[in-house]
Amino acid sequence: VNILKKKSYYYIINKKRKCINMKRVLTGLQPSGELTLGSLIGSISQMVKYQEEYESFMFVPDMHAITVKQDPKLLKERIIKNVALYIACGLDPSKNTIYIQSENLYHANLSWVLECHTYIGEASRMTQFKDKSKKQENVTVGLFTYPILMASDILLYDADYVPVGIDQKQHVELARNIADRFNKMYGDTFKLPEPLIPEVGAKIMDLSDPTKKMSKSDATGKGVIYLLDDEKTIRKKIMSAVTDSDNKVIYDPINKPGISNLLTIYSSLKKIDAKKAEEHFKDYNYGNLKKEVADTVVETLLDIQNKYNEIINSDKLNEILDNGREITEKIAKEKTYEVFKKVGFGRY
Ligand code: AQP
Repeated sequence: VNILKKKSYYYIINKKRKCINMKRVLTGLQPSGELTLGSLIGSISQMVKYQEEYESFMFVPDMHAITVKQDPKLLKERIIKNVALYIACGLDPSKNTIYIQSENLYHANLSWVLECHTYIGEASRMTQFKDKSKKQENVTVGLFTYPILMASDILLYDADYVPVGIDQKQHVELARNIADRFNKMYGDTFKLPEPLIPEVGAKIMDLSDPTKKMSKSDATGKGVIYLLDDEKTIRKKIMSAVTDSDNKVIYDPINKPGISNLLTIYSSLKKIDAKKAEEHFKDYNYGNLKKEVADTVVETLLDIQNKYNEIINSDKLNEILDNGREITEKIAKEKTYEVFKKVGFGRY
């Protein structure tokens, strides 16, 4: 953290990276619950890798979080916690522009224009909406239009790449379609983004039901490892992971989802491929496999938690976020004005 001496430092670094024409990568994790091992493997770790080769934008999509009911006090706390966790997981503020979505009013403004260029039919095909709406009683319009706000988040910044888990690929494709339609109607305006899907860890599954994704807003949290879980809880959840009865460690996500999920978690954290992990565990029984996976997860998360505890109490977080707001406001304003002008609004 000691490289973060002055606000202007981030600004210069970001400008430099932009000047050398790096491709831009952008992503965010909605603060709809505490960040999970799935968030780490499927998203944050990918960004940690990409920050070395791309100009990186990482934000907290707090406006997305209220598509389902939130406690305002908890939401506010979680936003700051998540920024601290991003950094604790390895995101370097000198290589990333880190910002909070709601602090930049252009996201919602552009989203409205994009909604008016999205067809009900294509929005209705979003499988995440179908899945999430089934789990709720009073489904909001916001949950339905969520992917269009996500398109705005991406298109505002001309992102080249959007790292996502497999379940969000469809949303990036929607953003591409909207951008392409807009460009054809009004002339070149938006870059067409591409999803970046990790080879391993694109979908970490719930430990108590390995047929469903590990999600931060899961009702019970029994099969979910949260990044700030203590060691005892982590071990307990992994040792109780649902597997099968044949006691053979084989990577086969269709027929052995529980064992395959444990192998995916292990291989992602160890940065090896799943087949190599399978080979490593070939003579293990399930109990020993779980124990070694638990050791690996504990080691990773305790290290993150130590860094998190340092960062959450530092006064640098506000500085990092002010800097992110300053940079992104300029870019977003320019793009929104261009769009407003093209569609014939006011006196733009
Ligand atoms: N379990 C997961 N495995 C792999 N990737 C995952 N991602 C989330 N969970 C997993 C990826 O993280 C990115 C940010 O997603 P998000 O947090 O904004 O929204 P989400 O996909 O809806 O994640 P959750 O945890 O399931 O949140 P809730 O419970 O609020 O809906 C995405 O690229 C996602 O794929």
